[in-house]
Amino acid sequence: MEISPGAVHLPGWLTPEQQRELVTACRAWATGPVPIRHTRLPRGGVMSVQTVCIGWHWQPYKYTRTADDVNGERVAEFPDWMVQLGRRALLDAYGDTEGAAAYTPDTALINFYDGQAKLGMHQDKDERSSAPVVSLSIGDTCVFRVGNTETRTKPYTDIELASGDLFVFGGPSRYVYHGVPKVYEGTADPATGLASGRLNITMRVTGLTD
Ligand code: MD5
Ligand code: FE
Repeated sequence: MEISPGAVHLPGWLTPEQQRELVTACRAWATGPVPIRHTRLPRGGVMSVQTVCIGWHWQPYKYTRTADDVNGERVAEFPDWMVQLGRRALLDAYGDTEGAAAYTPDTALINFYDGQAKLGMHQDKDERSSAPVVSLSIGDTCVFRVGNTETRTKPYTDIELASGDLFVFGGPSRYVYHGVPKVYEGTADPATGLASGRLNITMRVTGLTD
C-alpha cells in the first residue's frame, strides 16, 4: 500500500527462501573485507545500528570506494543479482516497466539492529541521485516512522516493518525524514537464518563514478 506519494509498502514481498539467501549473503559481507561496524559520527557519537556497505562505502556525509573510517579496504562489489532484485522491487511497487528497467542501484547499506538499536529521524541526502531507495527487512519486526520533508517532527506515520517486507521510497517521498524508534526483540522467525535482531538492506543510486 502507498503510505504517502511515492512511498510504497509491500508486506511479505520476499519469500522465506529469498530471506535465507539474503541473510547468508549479508553474513558474508559483514565478515568480508570491511567488517560490519557501528558508524562513527562526525561529532563524536557512535550509531547504535551496525552497518556494512557494498558497492560504495557510506560514512556521514559521503560515499567512498574504500572504508577509510574502518580499515581502508575496498568494499565488496555490488552484485548483479541485487541489481535485478532492485528492479523487480521497483516494478512491483510502481508498476512502471521502463522506470524499473532503468534502475541501476550501485550501493547497499546493510543495517543490523539488536533489541536496543534505534535510528533517529533523518533524511538520506548523501546520494547525488534522486532515484528511489529500495528497503528490504528481515528478522525482528520494528516500528518505522515515515515523516515529512520539512521537519524531523510531526506529522509522521508509524508503521510496522516485518520480515520479508519491501518498502520503496521514491518521487515526493525520496527525501522524507524517517527513522526506527523501536525494534520488537524476539519476534524474528529463526527459519530465516537470523536467530535474533533485525536486518535492513537499502539499495541506492549514488550518482558517482570512479
Ligand atoms: C532501516 N534505513 O530500516 C532504514 C530503512 C538508512 C535507513 O533509514 O538510512 O539506512 S531505509 C528507509 C528510507 C530510506 C530512504 C528514504 C526513505 C526511507 N524515506 O524517504 O522515507 O534501517
Ligand atoms: Fe535513511
